[in-house]
Amino acid sequence: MTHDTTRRLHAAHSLLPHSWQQTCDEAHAFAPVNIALAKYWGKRDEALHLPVTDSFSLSLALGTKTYITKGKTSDAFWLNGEEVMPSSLFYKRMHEFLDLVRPDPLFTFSVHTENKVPTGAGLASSASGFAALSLALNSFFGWLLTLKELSLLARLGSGSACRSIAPGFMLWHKGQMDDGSDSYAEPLPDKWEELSCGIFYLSSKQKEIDSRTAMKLSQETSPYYPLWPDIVAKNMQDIQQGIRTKDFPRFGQAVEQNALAMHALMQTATPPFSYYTEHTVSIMKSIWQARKEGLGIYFTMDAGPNIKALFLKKDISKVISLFPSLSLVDLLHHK
Ligand code: 2P0
Repeated sequence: MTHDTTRRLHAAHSLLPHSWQQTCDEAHAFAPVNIALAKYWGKRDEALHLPVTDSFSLSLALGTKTYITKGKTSDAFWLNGEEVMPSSLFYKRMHEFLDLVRPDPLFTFSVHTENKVPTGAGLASSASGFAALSLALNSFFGWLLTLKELSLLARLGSGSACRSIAPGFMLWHKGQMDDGSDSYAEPLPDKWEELSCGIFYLSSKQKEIDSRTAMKLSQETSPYYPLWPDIVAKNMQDIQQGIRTKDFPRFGQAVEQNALAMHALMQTATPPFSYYTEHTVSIMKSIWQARKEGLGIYFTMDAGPNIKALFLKKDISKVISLFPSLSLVDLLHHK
C-alpha cells in the first residue's frame, strides 16, 4: 500500500465507526450539481484533494441519483443504464473510492448512477456523483454521518464533491491541517430567491483534457498562478457580500472575473490549452454586449465549453428573448 493510499484510508476511517456492516439491502441518494462561483483550481495535497484556496458554489436542481446494493464477486458499476468497463477511468476512480469504505476487503458493491447532466461535459458530474455515492453509503451502512463528515468523505472521491452534499450556497474551507480534517464545505444560511440560472449547452463531447490534469498543469506552469489565491480571496469577499446585500452587479462581476481568471491560467500554461469553442467566445461577447445595453446578466464556466448565465428573475423574459438557446435550470434552495 502506498503512503498516499494509507493517508486516504486513514482520512476516511477517522470519519467512520470502529467497524460497520450493511444495514439494508439497497440504498438510494440524490446529490445536486454545483456550479462553482469562486473556483477550486489547484491543490495543496493531491492525494487528499486539499485545495490551495477556499471556494464557493451554488447547487442546482440537476444532479446524480445513485443506487447501491451488495456486489457479487467484484465491483460493478452502471452509468445511465450502461455497464462501465473495468478499464475505464470512471471505474478506477469509483473502485478506489469504495476501497476506503469496504467493511472487509472482500466486500464488493453494485452501483447504478443516473446523471441528469451530460457526463464529462464540464458540468461537474463527478462532484454530484461522489456526493450521491457518499450519501447512499451513509444509508447503506447506517453510519449516521453529519453533513460535515459527509462533505469530508465526498472530498476524497473528488474535491468539488464536498460542495455537492447539500442545497443552496456552499462554502468550502480550504483548511490548514495536513490530514484534511478541516477541509470541508458547509451551507451558508443566505438565500437568494431572485437569482436565476441558465445553461448554454454547447457541447456534450467528452473533454480533451480532464479537469484534474488541467488544474495541475495550470498550477505547475502558468506564471500567473501565484496571483490566483489573492484573486480568489477578493472574489469570494465580493460574492458573499453581494449575496448578503443582494447587490447583483457586485456578485455577478466577481463570479465572472473568477471564471475568466481561471481560464486565463489554462491559456498561459505550458503547453497552453483552452476549453473555449468559437461558440463559447461568441456567447461571452453577446453577454458583454447585453450588459452594455443595460441587462443584468453575467456568466461563469467550468472545465468545459458550456456557459452558465446568472441573472435575476425580473429579467427572465428579456434574457430568454435575447438568448433563445439558453436552457433555464432551477436552483436547489435549502429549506
Ligand atoms: C470547481 N472544477 O471549483 C472547479 C472549477 C472545475 C472547474 O473542481 O481532482 O473533479 O477530483 O479534486 O473536483 C473539477 O475538479 O478535481 C473542479 P479533483 P475536480 O468546481
